[in-house]
Amino acid sequence: MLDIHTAPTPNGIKIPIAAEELGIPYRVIRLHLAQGDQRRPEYLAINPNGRIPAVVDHDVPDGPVPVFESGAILLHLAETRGGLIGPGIAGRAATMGWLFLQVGGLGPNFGNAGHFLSGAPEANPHAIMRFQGEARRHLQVLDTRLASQEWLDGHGYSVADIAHFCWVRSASYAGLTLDGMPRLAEWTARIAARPAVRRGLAAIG
Ligand SMILES: N[C@@H](CCC(=O)N[C@@H](CS)C(=O)NCC(=O)O)C(=O)O
Repeated sequence: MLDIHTAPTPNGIKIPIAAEELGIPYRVIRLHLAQGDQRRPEYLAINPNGRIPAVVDHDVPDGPVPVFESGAILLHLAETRGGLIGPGIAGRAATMGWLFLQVGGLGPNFGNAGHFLSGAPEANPHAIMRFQGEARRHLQVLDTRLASQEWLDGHGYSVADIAHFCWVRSASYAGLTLDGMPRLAEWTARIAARPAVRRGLAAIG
């Protein structure tokens, strides 16, 4: 059993989707972020950073194993269950590159763009220009990649696709659209139609 501590946010939906894709038995422990569940001592024991998602994996030899940070969780699941990751050294490296681009690049820029757009956007025009510009640039990197590859890592559908999908489907959060990015729009629709993705999204509400 995989305990998934999460909430229905772009980072939070990644893990139920990956669990569904890999056929991992799991249960969702829903945190209410507005009520501060992510800062309670029992949750900080699993994720000292006080953010969702985090998991406790009961189905591994040295378990139960806690894992936090969505990218680390995705890699942990891919490697322990043997799926959603490119083959061999080159395939693994390709998946990691595209995965880390999401957690270190697209995600934070989307998050910061959304943050400064909410509230009083006129107070922070430079921050919005910077973060929204970087968010748009990352979308364009993905669109360009998908002109020559069916999936981001160039090998197959992977945790890198799942990580990016969970943010790209919410481009409006950063005040952006996929207009003019037809490959990215098609890839987003293709992933959204996968039965496992639908089940993962439904599981978290
Ligand atoms: N780098 C972290 C980011 C996690 C993150 O920022 N999660 C947000 C939801 S998408 C959160 O927990 N927000 C609650 C808060 O800021 O207190 C990851 O990829 O897991």
